[in-house]
Amino acid sequence: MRIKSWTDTPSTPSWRPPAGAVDAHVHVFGPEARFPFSPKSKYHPEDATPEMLFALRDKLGFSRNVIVQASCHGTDNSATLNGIAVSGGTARGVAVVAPDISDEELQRLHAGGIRGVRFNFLKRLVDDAPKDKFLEIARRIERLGWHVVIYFEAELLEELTPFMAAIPTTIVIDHLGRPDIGQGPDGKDITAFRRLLDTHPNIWTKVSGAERLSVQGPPYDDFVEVVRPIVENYPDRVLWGTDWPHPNMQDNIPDDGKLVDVVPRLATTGALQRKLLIDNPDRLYWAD
Ligand code: 0GY
Repeated sequence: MRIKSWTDTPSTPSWRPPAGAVDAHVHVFGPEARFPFSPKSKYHPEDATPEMLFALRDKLGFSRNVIVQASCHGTDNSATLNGIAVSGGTARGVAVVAPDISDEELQRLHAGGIRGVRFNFLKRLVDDAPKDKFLEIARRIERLGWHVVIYFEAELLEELTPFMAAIPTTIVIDHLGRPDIGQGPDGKDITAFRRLLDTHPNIWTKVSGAERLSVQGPPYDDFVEVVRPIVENYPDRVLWGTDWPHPNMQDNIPDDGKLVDVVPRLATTGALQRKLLIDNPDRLYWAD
């Protein structure tokens, strides 16, 4: 059965992002008739097209997007590239690539607006995550000025630390490495994550995923309590995104307007909001 993981009736946020703001974690699905899903995909979503994405972006008050290749499209980045191409310069992307990708293909991705690669370690999403091959890819994309995006859950942090230490580029960790937010702001998971940020100045994080990580649910007070200090302590190494169309969410599908209203509670001053939504994504995605 095809999964529909987003609401068609998001509210308009009460808070307006600054002009030029980037929603730095979104996906597109298909349209399947043009861009079929990978046979290895662990889920089969309904189409979530670039046109739907940009209509939502306008409603939420954002100006730009970073489209992250979702696991359902495997290593065929055509749907992501299409999203970037039809954005008229207002989207850039993160690809998922096979270890044997050619230099020509990497150049083609760069010309199509890709500025990073994603390594996914979630067992429910991918069959294997070969660290040695990922490291080879990281070394090759360094030459293009790209960065690496890594998605893992908190219990893998310790095991992955030597791997991350060997990556020569900037690293962005999705959704704070999925800590158990129920542990609170001094909990084991977020403390280990902060130690990682303290010891590796090239590691950034997306302070996103309230809808996945909060135990309490909207308005996500528990998430705000744990994550606001991250924005305040590492203001130059944070990004934020809605995660629309919220892959795999079937219960508690979030209201994207309410997610945007979390942003000014995480980044409580105009200066912090500007770094989070404009200056930091500009450095990774629109440096040229
Ligand atoms: C996310 C989350 C998920 C899925 C994917 O690539 C993907 O399929 O990223 C998830 O199911 O947690 O943030 O994109």
